[in-house]
Formats: sequence, C-alpha cells, structure tokens
Amino acid sequence: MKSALLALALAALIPALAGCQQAGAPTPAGETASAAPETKPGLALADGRLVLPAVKGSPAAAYFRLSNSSGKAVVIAAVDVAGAGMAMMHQTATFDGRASMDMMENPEVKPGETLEFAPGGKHVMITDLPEDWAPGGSVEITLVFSDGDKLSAPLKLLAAGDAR
Ligand SMILES: [Cu+2]
Repeated sequence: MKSALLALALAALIPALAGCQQAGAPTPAGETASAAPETKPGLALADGRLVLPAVKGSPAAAYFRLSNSSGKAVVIAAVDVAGAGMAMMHQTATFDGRASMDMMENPEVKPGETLEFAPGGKHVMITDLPEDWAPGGSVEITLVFSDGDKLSAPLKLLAAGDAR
C-alpha cells in the first residue's frame, strides 16, 4: 500500500521536474519551434521579429504580419512567447502629440486581410526576458485563436537599434 502511494507520488513528480528543466535550460534558438510547430490552415505569420530592449530588464516588443487566406475571420485570443514571462498585445496611439499604449483585446483578421504589427502601431509587449536572449537568435511565438487553434512561428531577435 505504502509503496503504491510512493510510486504515485514519484509519477506525479517526474513530469513536474522535467517541466522545470525545460523552462530553466537555455533552449538554442528556434529548436523547439521547428520540432512541432503549431499550424492553422490559411493563416501565416511572416517577418516575425523581436526587438530586444536597450536596457536589461525593460520589456521587448515583437512585430509580424499575420495574413488570413482561410475563408473565415479569425480572432487572436492570446499570444505567448516561449521562455518569456508575459506577452500582451498593445496598440500605440498618439493623442495630442503624446504616445500612449492601449491593450488590444482580441483583434480580428477578416478573410483576405493581413494584420500588421509594426513599430509605432500594434505590437506584442514582452516582459521578463531570459538573460541569454541576444541579437541573432530566434524564439518562438504562438498565437492562440478564439477557436482554440494555435499558430507558432519564429521571431528573429534584433538589437534595440535595429527596430524597423
Ligand atoms: Cu506596449
């Protein structure tokens, strides 16, 4: 009886440990991305890039183009950048000469449309970056759609001055 309980406890512990190691170890750029990328028919994420902050500890911004050649409108429900703390969709707005950021809730991409995340406009703001992220590397972004489908693609890591 006791050993059965112990075996159960161990079985529960092992996946947890494996998860920890995965999160802690610096994953070589893009390796997990190419292993099993999530795809959504008709949806393509192009020109993905993540601009590293000039100052360590500051948030980073990611940009890309999402095109929808499926026959249906899609809604982005959430976004995740592997290895980072938090990723949020923001929209930069200028009002009376002042720039501000608004949270962007569930942007929609209609059939045939391309949604562009670019400097000065829509961006994904990413906090708690791993120490070892450096220009030239690549990380994986995953978009989660309102229907539960996911799409993952690489983001090229760029230095702060290389924003475009
Ligand atoms: Cu922002």
